[in-house]
Amino acid sequence: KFSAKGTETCFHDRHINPQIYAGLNGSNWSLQDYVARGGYQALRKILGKDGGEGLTQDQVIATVKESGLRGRGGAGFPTGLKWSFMPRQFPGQKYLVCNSDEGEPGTCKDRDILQFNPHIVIEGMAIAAYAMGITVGYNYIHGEIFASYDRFEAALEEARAAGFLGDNILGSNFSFQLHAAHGFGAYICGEETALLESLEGKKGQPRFKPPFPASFGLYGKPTTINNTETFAAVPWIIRNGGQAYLECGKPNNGGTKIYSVSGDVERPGNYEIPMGTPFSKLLELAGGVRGGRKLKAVIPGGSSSPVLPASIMMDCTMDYDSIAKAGSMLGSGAVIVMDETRCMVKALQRLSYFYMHESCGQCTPCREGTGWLSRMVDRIEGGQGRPSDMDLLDNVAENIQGRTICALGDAAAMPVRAMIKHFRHEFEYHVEHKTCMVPAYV
Ligand code: L3W
Ligand code: SF4
Repeated sequence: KFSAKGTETCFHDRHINPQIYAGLNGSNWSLQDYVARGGYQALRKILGKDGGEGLTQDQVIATVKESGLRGRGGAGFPTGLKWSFMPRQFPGQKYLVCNSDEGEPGTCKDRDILQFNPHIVIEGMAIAAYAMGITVGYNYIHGEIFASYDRFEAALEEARAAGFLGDNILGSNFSFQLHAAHGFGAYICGEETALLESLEGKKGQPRFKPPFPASFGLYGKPTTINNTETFAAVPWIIRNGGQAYLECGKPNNGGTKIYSVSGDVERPGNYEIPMGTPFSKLLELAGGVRGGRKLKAVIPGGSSSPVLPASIMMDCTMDYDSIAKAGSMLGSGAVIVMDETRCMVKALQRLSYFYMHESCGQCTPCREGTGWLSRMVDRIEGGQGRPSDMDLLDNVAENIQGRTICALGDAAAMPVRAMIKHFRHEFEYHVEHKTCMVPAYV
């Protein structure tokens, strides 16, 4: 089945590594290695421990705003703006949370960051905590990822022992306690409010938003949640300046981004490249389409993002704006490549099963609708489809979209609608001939 386990095609030697992955070889994750690469210099800089005056909270937030960094978990929300939502003078406890509950089919970047460069996340979180005046943080790590969890725990121990975490960090008056929390492997716990519920020890079901976590988060307190890769970008930004990061990418799409390239390519894996890089270049880095076949379609941002045919995808650059303009989403940056031998009905069957399986069941359109979608696609794939099924599929998906508590409903609906829009002829062929059209033209 297409589940979190389906993201195992994760190879560690494919990075081109401008920033987050720079110089990593799998065995140089430790504090000593990280410091040798310039690690914790950004934290030292803001605390005034490198001979400078240090940075104020406002200066750190302004630098992150200037960088154009946008949330790397899927929504692309501007990070500096999110940090500015945190009420600075709030009298009670405030929390910082890292969302490492990576479960989006196709996505396998955050586990690599935690395993190969855990201190970059710790440093990024410490800087964020300083900027927002937060003293307690958690990193919620996907329950099926054990090696990354163990590695992050080991790095936390090192950071505490070296004075980069805990009370009075590096002799300053800034204190930050950071803990790791292991999830339970449910995709829905990657949704930020379900994650908070789970962290509180409850069933991982999304809350209504608003209120957003910025005002009502963990234990009902103001909370800032960012993705692992987002935090990992922060130390470089502080060391080199917001403008330098922005210039790595393109306007409104600052910096670099890690893409998890999977599917029909010669060299699947994680690639960190500047925002705005042509898709054709990323495909080339991944060795091109496997076996010299023709590219048929690409899911550009994880399974929640609408599929795009090759003709549209080849004109895109890899950034939020270009992919959105083409009718899809950059999402978490999981690029699923499908060649001419792939049956789109089969692909949708696996996706639809995933969303039915992962729906938390809290709201009717998602709980019932994902089941309907899955069963209808099963029917078409199995040769029992009816001519009216394509319109019915689109209609059911339309009735889910925008009518649910969280984005999982949309994530289940959008891929269906995109498949029908771009590959309707394949679905029609299945219905008419009770078999797949792919062997007919390959
Ligand atoms: C305060 C406001 N805060 C928005 C905050 C909000 C959140 C962030 C973005 O979905 C997408 C989804 C998946 N005051 C605010 C505010 N915020 N307005 O900004 O919010 P939102 O609602 O746009 O997005 P989201 O609910 O975080 C995330 C898509 O990502 N996705 C999922 C990937 C899954 C993984 C994984 O497995 N870990 O990454 C992929 O495409 O479908 O559309 O923090 O609180 N007025
Ligand atoms: Fe749960 Fe689906 Fe509703 Fe989200 S949309 S709250 S996953 S039932």
